[in-house]
Amino acid sequence: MRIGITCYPSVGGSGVVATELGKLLAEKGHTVHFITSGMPFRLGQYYRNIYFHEVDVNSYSVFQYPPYDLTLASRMAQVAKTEQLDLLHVHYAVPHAISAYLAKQMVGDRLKVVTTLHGTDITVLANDRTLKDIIRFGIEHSDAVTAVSRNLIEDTKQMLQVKRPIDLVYNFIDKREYYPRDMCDIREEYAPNGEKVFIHISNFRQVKRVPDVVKIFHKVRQKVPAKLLLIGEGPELPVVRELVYELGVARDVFFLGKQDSVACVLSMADILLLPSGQESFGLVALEAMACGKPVIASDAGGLPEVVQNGETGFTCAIGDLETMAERAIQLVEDEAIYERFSRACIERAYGEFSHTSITEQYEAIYKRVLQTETEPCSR
Ligand code: GMT
Repeated sequence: MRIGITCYPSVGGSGVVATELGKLLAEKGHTVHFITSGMPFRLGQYYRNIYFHEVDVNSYSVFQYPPYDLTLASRMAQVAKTEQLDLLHVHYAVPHAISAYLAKQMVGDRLKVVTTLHGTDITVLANDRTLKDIIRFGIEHSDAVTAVSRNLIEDTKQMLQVKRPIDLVYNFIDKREYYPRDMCDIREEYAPNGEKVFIHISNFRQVKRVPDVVKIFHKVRQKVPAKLLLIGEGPELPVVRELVYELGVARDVFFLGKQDSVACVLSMADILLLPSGQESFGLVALEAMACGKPVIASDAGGLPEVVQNGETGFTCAIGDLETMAERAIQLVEDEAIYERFSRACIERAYGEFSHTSITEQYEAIYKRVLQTETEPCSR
């Protein structure tokens, strides 16, 4: 198949999913064309069967706002024609599904559109009355729509009154990259006296509730010798740094910034903390599980579909820091339970969320839409 992929190229779970999927499809012999505003961050080297088409937005001074959505639609249509694309797979309904709809109008109905919902276009933007109708329009006029958790499907149907079927396709991990690594030497630099190591990885947005991570760690630290690794950067970073000093745990908390090799840093730790206020899937929880690390998470959104409570970690009510800390202590203090959880994590990550199975699920959806006659676009 000849597949166009559009995503936000900057760091983030949706960009990771879109780019890794493109790489896997190319590996299987499909031709993949990334149509994005910049080089996706996981695509920095040569890959066979992969092409890149930059969306270069005009900054003509009369435009009060650069017309990204229109330029994208025009670029999608151009690439679809010159490269004879079969379909566009767009990540996020706004604006990508709308731009794809316009491109389809320009190219003709033979071009199919598959839209993947990653979360915030529903859980945040669907509450915005200025966008709600156009998000629903983008979803209803795609040839297929996928969402990354059952919870997100429910939210989409409920918040936007969408009636069409939505396919569930979970996030995935590539086990050639995500597996437990031997990082003992480096771990010792942070935890020289055999302390337990906790880790949190995110973009430090408010929704991730990183101050909760520090508060949970503070509670755990009172009972168990422990260290905390904080990976990533974002708007909440100054607040978190301040809290670390306020709670007197600065000597036990390490800010490592953005890291490329997530599997390596995860392998240095014992437990991932992910107390998010909203998370449609929580890719980092899956990445941790693939490295054999149980997860203490909130029960927000799709997280309970990823982290099985009492088997691969614990899910607790959002903001219930006491229970999260208790569960964390319980896990690190009992070696037998920890080992059982760790094994279950790897098994589950490599089973339900393996890259081979999820790539096949997307391919099946592509085949289905290519066999289906498109309904007239004017509903
Ligand atoms: O979580 C973020 O801040 C990044 C966001 C994104 O746009 O990449 O992640 C969303 O998509 C990921 C991939 O499907 C999911 O694993 C994340 O749970 C989801 N984030 C939220 O729902 C907050």
